[in-house]
Amino acid sequence: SIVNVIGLGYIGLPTALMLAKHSGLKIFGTDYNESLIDSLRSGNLTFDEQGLEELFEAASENEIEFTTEYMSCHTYIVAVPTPYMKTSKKIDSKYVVSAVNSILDTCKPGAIIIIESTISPGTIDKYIRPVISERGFVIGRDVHLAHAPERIIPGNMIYELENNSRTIGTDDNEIGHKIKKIYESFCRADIVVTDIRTAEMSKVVENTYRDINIAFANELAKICREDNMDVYEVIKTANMHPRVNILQPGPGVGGHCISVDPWFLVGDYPDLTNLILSARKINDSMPLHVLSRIRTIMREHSIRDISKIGLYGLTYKENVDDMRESPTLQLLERLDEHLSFGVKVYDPYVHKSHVENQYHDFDEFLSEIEIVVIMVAHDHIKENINKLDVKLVLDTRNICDFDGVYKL
Ligand code: SAJ
Repeated sequence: SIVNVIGLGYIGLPTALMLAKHSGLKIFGTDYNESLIDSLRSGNLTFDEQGLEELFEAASENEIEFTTEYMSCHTYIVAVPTPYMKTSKKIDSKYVVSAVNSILDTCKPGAIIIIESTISPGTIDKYIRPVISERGFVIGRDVHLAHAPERIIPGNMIYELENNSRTIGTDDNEIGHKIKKIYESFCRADIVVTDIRTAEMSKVVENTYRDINIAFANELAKICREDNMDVYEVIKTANMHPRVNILQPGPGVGGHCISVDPWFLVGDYPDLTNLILSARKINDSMPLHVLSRIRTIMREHSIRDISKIGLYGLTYKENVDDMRESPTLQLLERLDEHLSFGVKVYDPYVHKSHVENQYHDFDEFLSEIEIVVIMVAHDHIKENINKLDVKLVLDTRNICDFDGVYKL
């Protein structure tokens, strides 16, 4: 039989390829973006991810096909984007709703619709069930609904697809176990079947937990800066306690998950989310903290020319090419507001961007600047760290240990 994966982005594509390799089912990968489908059909991946290329090259046409059409089948996995609306902080469910509508146009009776996209708790009740009912389908008879949120971390997705445990939320245990069989084809870890509300909530809670933990580390970085203490040493020492596990401070929290999902809770429960909101604010304040550190260096070394500053790293974290919500982009916005244009930028993973003064040659970038701000700890900079010791360095990721390096 057939599984139709809807949405071939960071989650849908690796999942479709894993299913193609392991499930023995025929996989159709659907995306409304024609140029994406053209590119996949001609053998070109649209993003970098460790191990993805091999998986992609190994998949034969008998196992997987890419199309802009929805298939008529019994099983759908929906992995389309779920952005949040910048002002109201609520989820924008239009892509999920439109995918579900298109599925209803073609699905076989009794089809299972599995939503993998992260959704704010309550989305299925509020936005998906009504759409299905209005179309005259009876949920639990004509179609079945499930939420199986993804948990894979960019940079290590293929490994985590196989090794992370998963949650499957359904109305009906039997359907839950059918879905479990599909995921078991490639996932070796526990797969827990629960109800839809629990699956929705626990996914958002996982990312919110991480956001709060990083916010704590960032607040500690600011506290330690006041008295010139080494925050990394403090965290390392505290983490020796068997029940303490503080994450690392950094220039801010980016990406499309951790910096977005907590807003779903804040948006829906504004009176009950003081802690979650504070954490978001602390993490969002980090680019400004980096800016104040840059100003300190400029003052101490009597540097006035902003074009002598180079930001290393445009992506939201190391060894990925994803720039969504990246702290560097936020810092560039702040620099425009507070100083003037002219700061230089380099990232080995970003070949095209709208950012001004982006260099594509690392040595040329270095030769033009006096202060290097390490925003992202790509392996590339770790391998080239010896080229930095003649520069002033602000290391926001704690990867340099030579004398005179400025930290957060
Ligand atoms: N960061 C820090 N300090 C740290 C760890 C991360 O500042 O100690 C920053 C990163 O630099 C980055 C941001 O936080 O800017 C988020 O990066 P991340 O690596 O923590 O997480 P994501 O967004 O790449 O992936 C997360 C994961 N969630 C959890 O670990 C709970 C992943 O498992 C989820 O599948 C993913 O969100 C998602 O799609 O929801």
